[in-house]
Amino acid sequence: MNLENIIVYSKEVQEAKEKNLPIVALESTIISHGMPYPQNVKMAKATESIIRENGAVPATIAIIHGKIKIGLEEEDLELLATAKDVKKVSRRDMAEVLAKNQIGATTVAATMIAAKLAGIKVFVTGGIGGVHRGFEETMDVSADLEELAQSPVAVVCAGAKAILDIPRTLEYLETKGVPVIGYQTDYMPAFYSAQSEYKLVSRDDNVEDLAKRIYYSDLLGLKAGFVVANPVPKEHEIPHEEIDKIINQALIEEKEAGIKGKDSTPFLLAKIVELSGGKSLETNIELVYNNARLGSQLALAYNKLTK
Ligand code: PSU
Ligand code: MN
Repeated sequence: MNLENIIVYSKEVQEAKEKNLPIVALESTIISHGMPYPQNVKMAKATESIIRENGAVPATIAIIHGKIKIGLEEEDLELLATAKDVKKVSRRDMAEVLAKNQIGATTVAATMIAAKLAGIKVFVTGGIGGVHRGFEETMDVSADLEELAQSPVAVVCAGAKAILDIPRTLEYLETKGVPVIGYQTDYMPAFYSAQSEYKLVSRDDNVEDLAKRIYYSDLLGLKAGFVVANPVPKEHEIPHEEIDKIINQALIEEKEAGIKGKDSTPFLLAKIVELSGGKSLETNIELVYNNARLGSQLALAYNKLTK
């Protein structure tokens, strides 16, 4: 068996590849483990629509019954949104889920690997994983960070959530040579809030400049990806003071429940939705839509630059 046998493109993505149209990758852990049903599937479909409206082709990625699917059908999205036995798949888990014929929702790390294999340069999500708070004790660092160091894919996100240790996450990325670029901002966005107190060293104000960075990074063979940090629109943000209290409470409950490892992020996300009375979910969905708009425009700009 070779790689072509296990990578399956949707018709839409296959055509886009043949015609060299701009393609935007999307992850599936956000569907299966990041949001509740039915908002998750609604979000997944609407995000794809936004990408199409902006002139690019969406490629949601997941592992389904022994294949890495690049571009999903509606029934795949429903399956990922509802099935109870969907595995959360990071780099470590990819080969196992393929070997066991399981259903896998890909994290940022695994989606980057698949995007690289498919030749897709731009990937849209909500937030990346990072260094967890209390890292000194747990050593919990998301595999997303190591992936950003070795897979040349631009990840458009709303920064890193305050459930993480934002300054240590930035330090880690700096060590690994991963540019974190504030899009029209000088400060690292904090997912639910448009701005954190942590200043970034790099900023771009338009997609053409972002596209040029990808171009030069490839030219140099640098291999690392990019974090394009796109703040949630002000009208949808949750102010720091408000969300910080909720996050602290969620972290206490996580500790009490003894949650660790790959279950940590999904637990905290669900807890924050519960404690915020659903408000965090609305913000989460809006910031994904906002990232989808920017990601499509970036894919178009990069496509133009390399044609
Ligand atoms: N942040 C979110 N929603 C998510 C995730 C992160 O706001 O769904 C998911 C992404 O798939 C990310 C993963 O790659 O959590 C990180 O998990 P971990 O910390 O276990 O690496
Ligand atoms: Mn972890």
